[in-house]
Amino acid sequence: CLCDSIKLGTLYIGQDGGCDAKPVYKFPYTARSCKEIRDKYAIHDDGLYYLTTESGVLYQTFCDMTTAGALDAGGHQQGDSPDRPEGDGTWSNRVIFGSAEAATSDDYKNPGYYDITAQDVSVWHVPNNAQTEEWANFSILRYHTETSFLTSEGGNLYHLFTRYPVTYGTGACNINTGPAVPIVYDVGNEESTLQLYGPNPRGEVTPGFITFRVFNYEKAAMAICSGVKPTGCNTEHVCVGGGGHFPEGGGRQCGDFTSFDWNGYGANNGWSATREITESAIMLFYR
Ligand code: 3S6
Ligand code: CA
Repeated sequence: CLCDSIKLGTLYIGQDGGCDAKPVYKFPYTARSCKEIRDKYAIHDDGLYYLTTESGVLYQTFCDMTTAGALDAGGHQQGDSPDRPEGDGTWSNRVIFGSAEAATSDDYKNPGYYDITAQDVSVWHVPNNAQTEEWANFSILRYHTETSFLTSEGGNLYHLFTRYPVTYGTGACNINTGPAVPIVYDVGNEESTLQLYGPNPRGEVTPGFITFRVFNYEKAAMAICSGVKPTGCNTEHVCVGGGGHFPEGGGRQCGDFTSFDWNGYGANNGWSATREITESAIMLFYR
């Protein structure tokens, strides 16, 4: 039967009670996390799996079974408007979008973002348009945290960003910074992290951290500084994701890769980041 030939974890149309019975939808397990799939069913392959939320919503995610992490988000576009200081609120709401499979070519956020209780995160910088099977090997930077920092921040990023809203004008640079958590590298190191960003911002960061919710000189809020802890206030060249309003540059900065292109797209010059990091998606996993 078809149902026997497809690996556990794949939603399939199978045959109930033998091959002459009528087709039904079958689902071989329920799990709230990749870790649960790995531990209960002894599955160790990275790839796309289905998870179920507390309320029974089924969704697909990419599981990094090596560290038992579930992908919960990958990049999200937001514009700049003084009338919406909180932007679309994606960091602290339950709105979901995109699909795991397309997470390197479009914005992605799944219910795991708020449903999963985790201790730590891992982060993969995956080149745009890479296929899921290629993500692990193609990543230009991969790291994880080991301090269990999420436990004291409510158990996931949804709760963390509820505590540290990514809202324009609600704090100041270097004063109201959220957690800056040390990282352990899986691909790359402190020096290669620095080299991904522009020459100027390299002098305004300490590598070896992931930092949450920072403000720049103009009080624009950014969600995540991947691989670095800002020490200066032009955080828009190394931090991503954010809310609402970015006063500097009259619309040249936004809530995605806020200002990675200040001195030219992919220019690796002045404040501009490399093409490599500019053309990669940032994948956030819980672990
Ligand atoms: C090293 C040059 C400083 O240049 C300033 O930083 C310049 O006035 C601004 O255009 C620029 C940005 O604020 C960088 O974020
Ligand atoms: Ca600036």
